[in-house]
Amino acid sequence: MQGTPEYGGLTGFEPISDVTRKEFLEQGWLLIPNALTESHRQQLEAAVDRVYAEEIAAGKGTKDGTVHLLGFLTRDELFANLLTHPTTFPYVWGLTGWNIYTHHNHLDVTPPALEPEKPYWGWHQDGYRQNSDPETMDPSVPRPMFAVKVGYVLSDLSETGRGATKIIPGSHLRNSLGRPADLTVHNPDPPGTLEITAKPGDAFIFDRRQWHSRSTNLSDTTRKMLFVGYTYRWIRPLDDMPIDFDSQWWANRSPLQRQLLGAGTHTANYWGINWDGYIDDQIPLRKELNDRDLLDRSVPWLR
Ligand SMILES: O=C(O)CCC(=O)C(=O)O
Ligand SMILES: [Fe+2]
Repeated sequence: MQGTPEYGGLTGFEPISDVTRKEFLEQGWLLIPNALTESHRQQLEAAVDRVYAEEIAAGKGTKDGTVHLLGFLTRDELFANLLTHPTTFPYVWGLTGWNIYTHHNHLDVTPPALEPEKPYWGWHQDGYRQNSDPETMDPSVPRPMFAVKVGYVLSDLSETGRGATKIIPGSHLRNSLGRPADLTVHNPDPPGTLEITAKPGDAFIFDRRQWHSRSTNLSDTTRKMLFVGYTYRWIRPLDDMPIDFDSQWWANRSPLQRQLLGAGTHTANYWGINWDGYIDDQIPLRKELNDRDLLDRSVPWLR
C-alpha cells in the first residue's frame, strides 16, 4: 500500500505500541483522536448526507428521521477506503490479527429525538449467540473477543446528550451485567458508565464484548457516525451486503480490501486450492504484515 499524502505518508502499517495494546486489552476500547482530517471528514459527511437522502426517499427512515443502514460500505468509494484507513487500521490488525474481514458495518444518522423516549434498557454485548454458543460453564472465564468495531465520529459529540455510544470501560471481561428489576421505568446507567464524547473527526475502537448502549439524542444537532466491524474469516457475515463484482467500486479495491470484503474461499487460507494444512502466506493482510516484518510470535493473532 502507498502512503497517503493527506495523512503525512502513513500507510496503515505503523504498529501500535505494546502499551497501547495493553490498554485496549484492559479497557476494551480506545479513543483515536483526529483519525480523520477535516477535509476527509467533510467528504465523508457529504457522502453520508447523500446516502441519508436516498434512504429517506426510499422510506427507510424512522418517523423522527433516524437511519441505521447496515452494510453501507458499497455505497461510496470513500466508505470502502475506511476498511484500511491509515490512522485506524494499525489498531485493527494490531488487536485482531490478519485473518479478518468486515462482517458488519453501519451508517447511523440520528436527528434530535422528537419526544422523550419511552424507558429502555439498551445495554448489550455485540455478537448475539457468540455470547452463548461457545460459552464455558465458568462465569469467571471471559468469553472470546471475536470482533472489534471502529466508530468514526462525523458530527460534534463533544458534549454529552447528543446520542453518543455509552460504554463501561473494562466490562468486556465480565460475562454478565446486572439488569434493573423494573425495565418499564427510567433506570440509571450502570456504575462505571462513560458516554463517549468526541470531536468531529475522532474515532474509537471497541471490543465487541464491551457492555455498551446507544443513547437518546437530546440535543439539537444531528449525530452522524460510521461503524466498521471486523471479525475472523471463519465467522459468517452479519449484514446483507451484496457486492457487484462488475462494478467500478469493486475494480477499485486492492487485494487487501477485497480480503476485508470477504474474498477468499477458505477460512484460514486465501485461495483454498490444495490446502495442505499450512497457512497460506498469500492471504493479503498476512502477506503485507510479513513483507513488512510485522508478524510477531509474542502476539497470538500476529503469529
Ligand atoms: O449507536 C450506538 O451508539 C451504538 C450502537 C451499537 O450498539 C453498536 O454499534 O454495536
Ligand atoms: Fe452494539
